[in-house]
Amino acid sequence: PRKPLRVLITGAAGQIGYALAPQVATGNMLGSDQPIILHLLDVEPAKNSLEGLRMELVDGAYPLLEAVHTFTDVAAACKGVDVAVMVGGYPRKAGEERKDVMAKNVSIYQQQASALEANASKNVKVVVVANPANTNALILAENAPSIPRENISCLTRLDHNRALGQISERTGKHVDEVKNVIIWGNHSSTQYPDVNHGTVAGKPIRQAVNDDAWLNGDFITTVQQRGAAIIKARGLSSALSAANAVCNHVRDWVRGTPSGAWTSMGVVSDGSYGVKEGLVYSFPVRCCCGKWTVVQGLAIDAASRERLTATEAELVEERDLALQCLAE
Ligand code: NAX
Repeated sequence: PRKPLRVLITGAAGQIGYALAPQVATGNMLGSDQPIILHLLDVEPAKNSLEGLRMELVDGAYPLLEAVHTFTDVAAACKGVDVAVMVGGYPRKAGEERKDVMAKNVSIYQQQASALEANASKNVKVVVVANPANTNALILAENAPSIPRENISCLTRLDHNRALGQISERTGKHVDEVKNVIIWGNHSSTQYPDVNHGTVAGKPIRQAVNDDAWLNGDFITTVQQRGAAIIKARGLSSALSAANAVCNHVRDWVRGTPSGAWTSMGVVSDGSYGVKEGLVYSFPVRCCCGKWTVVQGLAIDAASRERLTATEAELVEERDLALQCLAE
């Protein structure tokens, strides 16, 4: 039997935590043959609700779940973890200044970076979900110099899956037949969902859809603003689709992307496609044996280049704000 892997979920008492923990316990993240020990972290005021989640996980009688531990102390929560899913953070509320929100996240991610560095497994894989996801991941990377850069990522898989879903609905083909869309850049409304290299049932997406006006217009804005549309419909932000995307992200990273296909991940830029080195930027990646590599050599047309640069500019702005908060 395989050795159990320890999966940390921060912000576990929240909505995504409630959807994610059971998906990890059923093997959606690491496979149906991989035993799991869950580490659930949240802040002190959420202690009771965290305990409620632990009780429900025990009551789930999941065959793969060896143990569930709850924490309000971040150092203890990080002890020996193999995968860290960072869902906890300080989201921007109406009327708040960007800089104040950034300062709160800088202080949270600084502390969590140190805790991971000191306590997690040496090869811990980190995925940041909490917004601003790319920049929180960058702060984490800056403050955990002994964790390899390539082990720190942020979630753009939900955006990637949203793009697949839109193309599937439009063409009437099963979502499984839609491949190789790309999310470039920031997990924000400046992201660029790019269909220029994708296929539907083996045909180029542009040919299968046969409506460039839609692909260049409403398709892009629908994917960029899907989060807001879910909030409008549900009165709550996406949770089950976010949890599913986290599982997809980690599973592909650990177990590899299917042959002939790639996915999108926010990773520390190595300068590919001219993107400033060191930014956490979403790229098309292939994964094998626990490592990702950026898909190289894709032709970028002028309209796409403009969008890649616009989302990069927003990330530079966020990074500068974060570094300013770090220095203060
Ligand atoms: P909730 O507010 O339901 O849950 C967040 C939880 O984090 C709360 O229980 C809170 O107590 C906890 N928390 C806050 N500070 C903490 C700290 N320092 N340590 C540990 N826990 C802490 O939000 P939820 O709907 O679960 O969303 C969580 C985050 O995901 C938000 O930042 C949200 O913006 C972000 N999202 C990111 C997505 C992505 O694709 N990258 C999509 C979904 C989601 O919107």
